[in-house]
Amino acid sequence: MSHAWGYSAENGPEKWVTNFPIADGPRQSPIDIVPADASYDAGLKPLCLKYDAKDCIDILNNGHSFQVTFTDDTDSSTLKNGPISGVYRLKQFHFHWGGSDDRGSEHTISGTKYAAELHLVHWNTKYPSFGEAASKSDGLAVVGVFLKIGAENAQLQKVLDTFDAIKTKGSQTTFPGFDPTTLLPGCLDYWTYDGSLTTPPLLESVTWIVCKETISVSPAQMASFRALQFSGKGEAACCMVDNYRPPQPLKGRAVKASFQ
Ligand code: 1SD
Ligand code: ZN
Repeated sequence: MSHAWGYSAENGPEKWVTNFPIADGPRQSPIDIVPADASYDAGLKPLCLKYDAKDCIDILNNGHSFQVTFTDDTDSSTLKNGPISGVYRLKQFHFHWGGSDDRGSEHTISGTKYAAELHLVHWNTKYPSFGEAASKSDGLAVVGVFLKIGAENAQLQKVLDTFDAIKTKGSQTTFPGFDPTTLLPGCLDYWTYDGSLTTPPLLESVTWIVCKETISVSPAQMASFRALQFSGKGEAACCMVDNYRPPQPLKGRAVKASFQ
């Protein structure tokens, strides 16, 4: 890779292995989830998500996506139970999306792609920080939620309303008081498997929790995602689209379902 990693032909997912050989590792993400191949595990607990809107700080265009960042110095916004043990703290949430409505999710369901995918990133408090947890096999837990084209999503719109202020790479604005619980589907049934970050450094440290139920997004809302830019201020404009990694080989891993 001559430049930093990205999603173009020159620096995209097919090229990541050059600088990040773990790209061909045993537990890479995302994957294609085939519901008929997932085994129901009666031992999987319901997810326990408790988020405090006061922990929400700001929103940033990082040149690959945009992320909403949370203060994580106490246990006030956490994920517990489900497939994990102990307490995981919310660090940030972000999205991946397509250049058109027929693609954009990272995980797929029997080959079906959704228009976008929300990732809520949590780290295991048995480690001292997000940075230390990110390289441990049980360090991170990411909750994934598919966005399906349909009605306008009023909660999501609160996030999209900041986009004028974060159009270009490196731009950031305050975003206080947002409760990410409001983005979750009504039913928290999920599939789970052991995987990785879906972006370099592709660390194999993520317990993935992918929700069965989708949330809605309107075509106009998807258009506003695509008006963000990969490029920085003053650079040639390059729309932020197709910032997803395609499904990776399962390599014998088990996918478990919390529901029958
Ligand atoms: O793509 C994100 C990346 O932006 C960063 O948030 C990373 C955690 O440090 O997680 C990946 S992902 O695996 O959640 N897509
Ligand atoms: Zn992600």
